Amino acid sequence: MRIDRRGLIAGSLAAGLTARASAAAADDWPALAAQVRADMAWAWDHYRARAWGKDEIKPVSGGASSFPLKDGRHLGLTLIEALDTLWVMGLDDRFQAGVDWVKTRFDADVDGEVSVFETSIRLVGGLLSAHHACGDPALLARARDLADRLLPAFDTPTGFPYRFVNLRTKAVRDPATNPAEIGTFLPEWGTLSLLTGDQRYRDVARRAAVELYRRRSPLDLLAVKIDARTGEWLDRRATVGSYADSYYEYLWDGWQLFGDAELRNMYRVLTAAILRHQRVRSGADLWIADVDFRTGAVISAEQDELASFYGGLLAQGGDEGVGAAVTETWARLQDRFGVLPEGYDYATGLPTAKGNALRPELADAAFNHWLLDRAPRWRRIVRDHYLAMRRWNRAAYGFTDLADVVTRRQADHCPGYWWSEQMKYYYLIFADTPRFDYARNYLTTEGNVLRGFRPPAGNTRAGSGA
Ligand code: DMJ
Repeated sequence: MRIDRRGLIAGSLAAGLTARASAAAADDWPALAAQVRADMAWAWDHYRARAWGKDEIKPVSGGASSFPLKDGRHLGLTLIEALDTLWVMGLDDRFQAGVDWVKTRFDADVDGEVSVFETSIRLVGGLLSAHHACGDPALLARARDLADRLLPAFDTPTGFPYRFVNLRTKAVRDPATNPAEIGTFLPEWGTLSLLTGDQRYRDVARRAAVELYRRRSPLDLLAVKIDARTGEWLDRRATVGSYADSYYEYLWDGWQLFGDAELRNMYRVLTAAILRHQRVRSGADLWIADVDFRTGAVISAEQDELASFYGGLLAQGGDEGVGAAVTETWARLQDRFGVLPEGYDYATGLPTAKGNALRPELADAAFNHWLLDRAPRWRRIVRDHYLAMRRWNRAAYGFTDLADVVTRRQADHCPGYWWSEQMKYYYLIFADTPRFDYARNYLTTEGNVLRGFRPPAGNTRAGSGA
């Protein structure tokens, strides 16, 4: 089922790609950037008309779904996730309307339970990146208030946060946690500490990351489930996919953003072990397999789509060759399916989970490679990611998940990260915008820019971040 590029481009034309952008065949990057910006404005206007202030629009039916409260109440997730993407695209009126909504309507004082991890990467991070864009102190105040409501979750013997907390009562739940939900805090919370002078945010985030590292196996591997009360492992599977992915990312990022050499060393020790024990060649492909964290034995050939970010991280950490091989492996899978399946078994060559939740990871990886070496192949991977999305995920009121990447059957859901991640990666890699410092920047795991925004000409406000 290999995707041929002429078909992709023709399909994108049919889906409304402008004649100029159809020159994508000729790698017309400015035209693609203009098309991404137009798509963002179009999707935002539908969100504003049909789901303003709701968490997520349903792009097929025009309804809305709630997340992270997940009980029908909303926190404006999409609106907050979209803000810095709107800003970097120069969609200033829309950005300002979103900021005004946050200042007048956003209220985290809700008697309801949220995921500590999701609320931090999406909402705290979204508010901080919007603050970085415009410098409005009200955005920082909202981010701090939200972090204060998440803080009680970290009050455990290990320093690992409980997975859930009630935003008003501070009641916590579920200590059976994982590396991603333990160690994906420091860039946002360290930035909060820098901006507020209150060290508690940085300290809890850093302690959790370090304490997890201390519990690595004799092979220097981490498993995917651990008890926050006792520090006992509850599983033996080591993976770079879901529930672990961004832990590794944030060790490297702690070094990149704050110059924290201990975190860099932790990243290096764990990465060396991953490359030693989890690397599997299969023909031309290079996969990072799931293994037993005590023996190193490969557990399965199943790959999780979220792991496709990992080649970009390897390259950022200095392993450019292996990282490129991993990303190109995933890009070949993209060539085959058009849109990556959520799960794939490299031994059988079959998808194990046929949906795709409008995922950004491969575009994220290619963008990170491109920031390092500017090789055109990375832009082409991102272009194909974008064009496939335009062809198969576009619906009446925005872009939607696919229920099945083989039949292309659409679901009816647009996740918040779509607004913060791939739309930003597409735009930044195709455009050459003066609003972004391509040489010195920092994007969180959710694509939130905490460093690297530049004020538009004649305006000195942006650039107040870390
Ligand atoms: C995003 O919320 C973040 O990138 C997170 O780290 C894991 N992946 C999702 C999107 O797939």
